[in-house]
Amino acid sequence: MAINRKVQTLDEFTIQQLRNFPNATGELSGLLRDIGLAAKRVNVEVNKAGLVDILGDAGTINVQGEAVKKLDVYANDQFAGVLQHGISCAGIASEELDEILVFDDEISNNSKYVCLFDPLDGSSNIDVNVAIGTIFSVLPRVTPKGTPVTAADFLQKGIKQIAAGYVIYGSSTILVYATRRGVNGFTLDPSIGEFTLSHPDIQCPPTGKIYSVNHGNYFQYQQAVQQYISACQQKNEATGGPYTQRYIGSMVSDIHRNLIKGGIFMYPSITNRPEGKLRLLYECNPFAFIVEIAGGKATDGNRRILEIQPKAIHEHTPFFVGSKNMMEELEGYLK
Ligand code: AHM
Repeated sequence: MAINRKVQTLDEFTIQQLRNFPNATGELSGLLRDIGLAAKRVNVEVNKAGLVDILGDAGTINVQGEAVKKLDVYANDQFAGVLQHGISCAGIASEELDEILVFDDEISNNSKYVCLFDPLDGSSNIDVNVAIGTIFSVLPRVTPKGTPVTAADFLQKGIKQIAAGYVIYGSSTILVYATRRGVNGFTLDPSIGEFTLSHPDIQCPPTGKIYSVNHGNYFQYQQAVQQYISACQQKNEATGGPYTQRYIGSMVSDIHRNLIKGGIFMYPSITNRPEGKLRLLYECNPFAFIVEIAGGKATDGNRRILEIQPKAIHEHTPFFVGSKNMMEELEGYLK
């Protein structure tokens, strides 16, 4: 009997993908399910952020007598907790943790993957109801199974990522993840509490009309970046300019929009931050992977992001990412 049901949940989708790999263990599907679960819990709390006067400020005791955590700490605890309780992740690195967290138990030591994440990116926007997000990266361990993971498992080039993704807590809550097979987006259906496939096979348009950069830092950018920004603002037959400037200041939302509509996002080095603001391992690498799989490009201005050998868990990098043709135009200025 042919069953005609169009809605596909995240779990159904990842399990269906497994059918293409008869030898797959299902660990990645398990990891993505765990991430989806943590995201749903974080989503509930993010939606309550505006109720802070009622529920209590971070650091205080709420009406139920519970200590109220900052949302980014809460988000970190949720992701760390589900990954530790799951069976697919041997350890984590997080923007909220100074050091890697090794899940040193018998099951975790035999897990294939480590996960790096920014639990709540753009968290300074929480107070003003702007969309914020979670970013994650999945790497295969390089140390032998059966032993606790070490920093070497985390300090790998982005090209080694098995999967990467993000969640936007916005007008709707969307989880997007990429593997080498493609990029797919799932919107949370609150009526059933499940992420359901809403954006299959996302492709980044090769060109677009949006550039996203913090103009307040303009005079701190290197000259070539300033020249490119000026070109974005001018009439340009070749590229269809002038472009539109859109900058939310919440990278997950800015890059998600540009990924869908076509555009370029830049966080260049600035005078007092020559390494830029954004973190290589859990902010730039995941987006570079996603956008490249979708057909776009990502660099630090000189090198492909995914080929940078990381030296430290929290290292920064300048970041340029977006539609292929717009990135190539930028590269012409940076040469
Ligand atoms: P955060 O780690 O404090 O959340 O900062 C990361 C955010 C990104 O989401 C965003 O692109 C960038 O910081 C905005 O920075 P700026 O205000 O300097 O433009």
